[in-house]
Amino acid sequence: MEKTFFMIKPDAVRRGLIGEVLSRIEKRGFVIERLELCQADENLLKAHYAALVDEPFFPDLLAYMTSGPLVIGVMFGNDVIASWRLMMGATKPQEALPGTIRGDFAQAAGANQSIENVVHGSDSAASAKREIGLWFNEV
Ligand code: IDP
Ligand code: MG
Repeated sequence: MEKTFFMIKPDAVRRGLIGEVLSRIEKRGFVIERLELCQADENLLKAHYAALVDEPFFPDLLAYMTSGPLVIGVMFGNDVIASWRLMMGATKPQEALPGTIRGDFAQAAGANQSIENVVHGSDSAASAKREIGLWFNEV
């Protein structure tokens, strides 16, 4: 069964949205296999967002992702990688459709210039495998 890695980002934890996000995952029928509240480490984030480290917004992304605790998890289900991306909605809150998590809960921007968009989900099978290994030391 396909697995994906997800995060409930610090803005969402701060705003009391853990239950709301987990509830949507469960109602959709995906099975949560790993779940942990943690504080992200800068080196881990650099590895996780390796493709973005040279972007001008990367320092803001680091500040956002280390601004408080976040939830990391692994879930599985049919086509969970693509389905979870659809449930999340577009990266930019202003482009995320109503009904998606970002479309319903994400704010346009936070105190800094990062895009505070509530949730993360792996974008491919290769990313899922890599990210699960990175955050949970397993494959
Ligand atoms: P995704 O989270 O929808 O997969 P990515 O392009 O992988 O989007 O970017 C990772 C995260 O980096 C986004 O969720 C968002 O928090 C942040 N981000 C992406 N693009 C920008 C930008 O142009 N400015 C500020 N932050 C950004
Ligand atoms: Mg991404």
